[in-house]
Amino acid sequence: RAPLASTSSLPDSMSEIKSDNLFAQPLGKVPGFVFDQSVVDVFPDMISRSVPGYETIIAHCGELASRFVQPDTNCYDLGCSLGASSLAIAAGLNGRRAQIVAIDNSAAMLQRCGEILSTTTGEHIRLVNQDICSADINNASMVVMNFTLQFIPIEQRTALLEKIYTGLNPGGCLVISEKLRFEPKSLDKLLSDLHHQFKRAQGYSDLEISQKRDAIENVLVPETLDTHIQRLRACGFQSASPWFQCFNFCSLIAIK
Ligand code: GEK
Repeated sequence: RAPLASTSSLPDSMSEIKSDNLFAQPLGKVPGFVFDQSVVDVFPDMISRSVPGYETIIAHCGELASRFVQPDTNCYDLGCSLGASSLAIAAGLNGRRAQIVAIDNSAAMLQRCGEILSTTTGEHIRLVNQDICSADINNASMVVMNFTLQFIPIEQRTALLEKIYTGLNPGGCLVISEKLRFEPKSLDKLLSDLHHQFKRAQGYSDLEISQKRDAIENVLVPETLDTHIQRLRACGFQSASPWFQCFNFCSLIAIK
């Protein structure tokens, strides 16, 4: 049995979690990854054992919220899953009145997210079951997109980032966390090997690692850091930089 990941930064209701063994048995032809009920059931364990630095990134969204969120503005958590980023932002408000809007297009995710928030300080958080590409963003002082842009078709990414830029108030920030691709291929292989080594240390078998890799092929499409930075600058952000990186996972901050 895989060891349970540390879930210290998650609320108690999120740490009563099932361990992720979705890819433990041979699946033959591995189906493409979808955010269905089976993923929802193991999600906190899956993401904390798969994404190096996940908890650090989430916790620092709270720190960034305490610096960037302005009273009577909106904060958006795009691809909120079970609400971890929204809860971190809520904790960073320190009494400021701001509306957190948490959006996800997986009904199963949002249903569970609602259950979790009902047991916590979820009063500032509005849940919306919607494609983030058609969501309204306005009067925003902070937008967080933690590990979601990578699931948006590449040709829709610029329009989404332009919409976020337009909806942010001057001085507002966008946090984007992503899996990255590297060039040349040898560097990509090194960082991806280090990531797989991390997953092995978290208790995943080689079979689980390779079947998960097949499941996310063409579903999670990573881009290079340069592509992210250049696109953010082209959208108008006055600054854009990584603030955290571990292997091929990175979190960027862009300021309007
Ligand atoms: C966290 N941010 O815990 N519209 C809305 N939601 C979407 C879309 C879309 N077009 N595409 C994917 N999603 C979270 C983790 S998980 C990352 C985010 C991962 C949603 C999808 O349903 C899922 O809940 C989330 O984006 C990605 O910090 O599992 O690697």
